[in-house]
Amino acid sequence: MKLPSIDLILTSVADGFHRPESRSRYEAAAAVVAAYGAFSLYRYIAKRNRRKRWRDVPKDVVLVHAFPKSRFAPNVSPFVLRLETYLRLAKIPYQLDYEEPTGPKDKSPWVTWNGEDIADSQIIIERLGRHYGKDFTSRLTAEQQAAARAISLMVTEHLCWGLRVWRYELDRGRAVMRSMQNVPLYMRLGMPLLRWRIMRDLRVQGIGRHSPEEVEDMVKKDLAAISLYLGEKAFLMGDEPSEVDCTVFGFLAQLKWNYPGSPYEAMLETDFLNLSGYILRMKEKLWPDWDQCLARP
Ligand SMILES: N[C@@H](CCC(=O)N[C@@H](CS)C(=O)NCC(=O)O)C(=O)O
Repeated sequence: MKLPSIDLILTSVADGFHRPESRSRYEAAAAVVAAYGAFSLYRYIAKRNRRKRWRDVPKDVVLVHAFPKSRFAPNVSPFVLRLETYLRLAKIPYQLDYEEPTGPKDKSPWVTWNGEDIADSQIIIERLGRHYGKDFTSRLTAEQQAAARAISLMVTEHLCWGLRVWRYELDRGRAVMRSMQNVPLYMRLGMPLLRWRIMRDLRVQGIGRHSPEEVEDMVKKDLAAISLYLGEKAFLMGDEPSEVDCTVFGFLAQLKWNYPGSPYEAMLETDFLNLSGYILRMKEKLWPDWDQCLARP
């Protein structure tokens, strides 16, 4: 198909604009384009200014970009909580930024570390672990390492989806919005869009096609597996926590504090008491300042 020349297009646009009945429509369109341009410029300048501020973060301090703080646990994102818990376990100093929660992979968390941006909690943990000699998993037996990987992936790639069904489909994002502090306006307005995207992802992943009862059963079986593996041990791999504990804690802490009224909150108190004790143990060991972390900034 032959496209009309750009001159022809511009001439007809100009002609149309000079017709009085079309003018208001063109004016409205111009106003939208101008507003969008001004908004983009504003975002660009704000981003540049944030970058300048981030340069003041001392060398070797990890700047974690995250969703806003939660009132009941330090973060509503299990992946942010996982990463923060690991940084504490590894004694790597970090600071938090709530202004730009999603980064190069459009997900949270991501970090800026010595001028470099790194996205994805797993990749960040592996990278920092190698750099600082804080790869706790490598100190486990080969069998434990295999179990740690299997549990970690069950939690981040299966349990996680089941929990999203409750948070975004059944609860419609209400508990998560209530528990975040100082939620910026754009995020409040953007919640329906985020929900729509997550519901679409749930269907693509497949879990969103099951009934709520079927999903609840799947989540319960994942929790049962973790509970059985933990048994009477203090931490999943023995007396000391390792990366897999940070992952599991990041998710179970959500159930304990950020899933009010869900069947999973109840399960921790009825079916999986050892998990309840485990959550508190992790909190005591790695989050002695938990209450301060909940305080408003
Ligand atoms: N594989 C990623 C997953 C991160 C993730 O899914 N983060 C969620 C928050 S818990 C997110 O950014 N959601 C926003 C979205 O999907 O737009 C990681 O380990 O960091």
